[in-house]
Amino acid sequence: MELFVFLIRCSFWGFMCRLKQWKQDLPATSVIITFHNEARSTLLRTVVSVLNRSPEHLIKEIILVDDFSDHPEDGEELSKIHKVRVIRNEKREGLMRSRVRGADAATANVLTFLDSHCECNADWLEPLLERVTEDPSIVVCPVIDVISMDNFQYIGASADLRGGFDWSLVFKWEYLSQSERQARLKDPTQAIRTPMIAGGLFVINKTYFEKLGKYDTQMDVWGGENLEISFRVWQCGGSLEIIPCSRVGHVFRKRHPYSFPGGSGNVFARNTRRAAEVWMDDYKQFYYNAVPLARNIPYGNIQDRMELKRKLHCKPFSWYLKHVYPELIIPTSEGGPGGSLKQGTACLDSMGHLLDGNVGLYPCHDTGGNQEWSMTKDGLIKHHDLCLTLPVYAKGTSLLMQICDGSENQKWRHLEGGLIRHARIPVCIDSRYHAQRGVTAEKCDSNAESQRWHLYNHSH
Ligand SMILES: [Mn+2]
Repeated sequence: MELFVFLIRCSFWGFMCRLKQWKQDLPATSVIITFHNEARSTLLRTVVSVLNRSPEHLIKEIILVDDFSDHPEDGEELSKIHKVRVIRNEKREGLMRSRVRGADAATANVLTFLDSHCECNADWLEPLLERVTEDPSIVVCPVIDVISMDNFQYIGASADLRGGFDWSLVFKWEYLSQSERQARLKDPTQAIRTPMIAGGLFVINKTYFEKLGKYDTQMDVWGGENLEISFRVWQCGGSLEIIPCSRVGHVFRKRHPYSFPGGSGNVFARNTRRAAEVWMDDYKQFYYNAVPLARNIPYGNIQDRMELKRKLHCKPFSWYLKHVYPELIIPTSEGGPGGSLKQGTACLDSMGHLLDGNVGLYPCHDTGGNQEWSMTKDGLIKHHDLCLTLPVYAKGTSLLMQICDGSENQKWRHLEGGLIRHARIPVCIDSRYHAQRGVTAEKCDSNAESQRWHLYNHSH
């Protein structure tokens, strides 16, 4: 761990972060950590890292909310530590109600939410506090490094990531676009605007948290709350940022350490559905198309949350899509999720290849999978997270599937007559050599059958 701290400080952005002078008069924060059957040593590690790696005067208190765990003695033991207060629930409440309980008990005007399985890194707190002090409507997260579940090895995460999701509303990390990464080279300490927060780790002004409606306390156990609070912050006038100079390690688990009353899938779908119903307007239909089972999950009453949305004059989801997350592809009759690129009875096929692999042609089976392609409004041809790329500007080049970075080699135009021409040079996607070299880019020829493609959407 100490070695990691050392390495972080030696790296370029670590160096740049060290050059920063944080404001002297930062406010103190209440740290809120909820737990339910967390390993005692893991919980202790979290608490100790907060105390050891934060300036003394910036930690007002650590509020531990014991969500009716099987071991009340863990909390009693921890409450002996300086500044630590423990609140125990009388019954299992789940993450959202527990966090609201912790927030209500907090005495500082800045709230810091952490998971019970974290390790704060050197200088993690100051950059976060500085940013929320500058503007209380900004909700900030650290870069979340990975702590291995098996041996507690600390693995630094890339700072070129932000949080996003697809229409199944499952959180995922996304690479910043090439232009954003370019801009960050000059100053890697700049905040990163993120459409979605990963979950448990963020800092928010307490008054703002309350004004914004805290959490949806009718959500149960865990899941979907990061989606809900992310939509709410953006749509109701705030913003979400990742602060790259702040680093907190988080233990990622392969499965949940505790039971989900009602089954984890149903609880997750119910919570997610509540968020979709309140915040997504008609766009929720795309979620239901992606996760059909969610249509049948009862989601309870959302009147309070709808009222909150009206009261705060929150913007519609279309605004969020346009201004915060324009990269999210809106399914249309022209491609979109579940589409394919056809040439007669054959389809463009990833052939099971992955990153940096080429693509081929294979008889259409119309069940998606390796033949699932979509074309975005800005000309990307996507297979899940990968984009069809012309690696070299020359005819005869095999096309590869690479991480979508918005660069010009990934931009295409679907012309009338079926040709798919590269945006910059006059080459078109061609299947004539697919058996030897995969699908290639060849000189455009409107008479060539091997260049004629039909975008076909399965849901239409
Ligand atoms: Mn966690």
